[in-house]
Amino acid sequence: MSLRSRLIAPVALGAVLALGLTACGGTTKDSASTDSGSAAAGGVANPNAPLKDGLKIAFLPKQLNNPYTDIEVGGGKAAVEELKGEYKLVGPNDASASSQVSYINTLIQQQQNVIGIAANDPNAVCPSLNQARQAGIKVVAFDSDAAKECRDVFINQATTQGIGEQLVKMASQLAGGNGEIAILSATPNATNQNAWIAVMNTELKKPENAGLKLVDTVYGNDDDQKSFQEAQGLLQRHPNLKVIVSPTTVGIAAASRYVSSSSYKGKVAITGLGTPNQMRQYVKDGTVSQFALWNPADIGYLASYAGAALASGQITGKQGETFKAGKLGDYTIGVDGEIVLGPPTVFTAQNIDQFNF
Ligand code: RAM
Repeated sequence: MSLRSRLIAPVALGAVLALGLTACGGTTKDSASTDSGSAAAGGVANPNAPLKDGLKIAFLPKQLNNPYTDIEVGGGKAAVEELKGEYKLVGPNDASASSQVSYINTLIQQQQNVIGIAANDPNAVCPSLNQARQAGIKVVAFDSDAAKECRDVFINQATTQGIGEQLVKMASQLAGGNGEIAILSATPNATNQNAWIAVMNTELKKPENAGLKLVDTVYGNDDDQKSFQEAQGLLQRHPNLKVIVSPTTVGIAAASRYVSSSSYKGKVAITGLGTPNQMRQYVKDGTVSQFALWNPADIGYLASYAGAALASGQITGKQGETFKAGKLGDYTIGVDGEIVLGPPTVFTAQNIDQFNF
């Protein structure tokens, strides 16, 4: 409990700062994207509308058998309980592109009020999500966005730019500014992974990163075994590899497990995005010296409150609308319906024991 409260203050403050930056840079927003947020809603936001009781809020993460997902939806469930709503969790066991479509169709039949979705593919889910919106269901993308034409808002864990920059910064520090690096991603279609990798590629072209060479990008599909094998393959194919950057909690844990019990330990660094509880042993045994993440529970929590605010008419998804997300405080909708949770935290041997998730 005390750990949670320690995390919340900086996260909420960071969200405000991040949104401020987003708003300043958001001059290119066109009316089409503004309209897309409210196309199915059709109404005008009433910030004073009371939050409705009894809302049916369903979560559809990328996949169910992922500890990261469990934490995310756990936060979503806690918020639904605070909101006196009805929580539901459904989802596939694999994160493949079209695996979520049948679940969306069932949620429409069940007349849910809100669907929270971490999209495995931005477009494959679009027709079903728009059917849901036509039926009056509010769609909150979280973690991994759906195309903006088919959801009302997107809960982004941190700015895409900020995450991509942080990943390159950690890789550069670990490589001493020089040498070969490789990326071990999740699935090839994942919106969030691809957005972060795109920022990384841009960062790597900057003069200050000229010494770093990205030699390979591979996909472990957020499957532990495949991620383990892909890490192994990277090290075999690239004998001079200095750093594996894995922006997925599944990938970074699998790569760390491989390296920790191999002759590469101490020679090849692993970094990326991981949960402190999954990564603790690899930080303690010296395999990993730094990685980053946000509090996944807060993403789910914020998604539930955003869904309730949409379903209650407090917001419609347009830039500039504001709502209160329970204990996390006030949030403002940014460009393209994006709501940013806050900046990522960097975990090292010095601070990892302060976190338990
Ligand atoms: C994995 C998933 C998820 C991502 C985290 C960091 O669990 O790919 O979408 O946000 O890692």
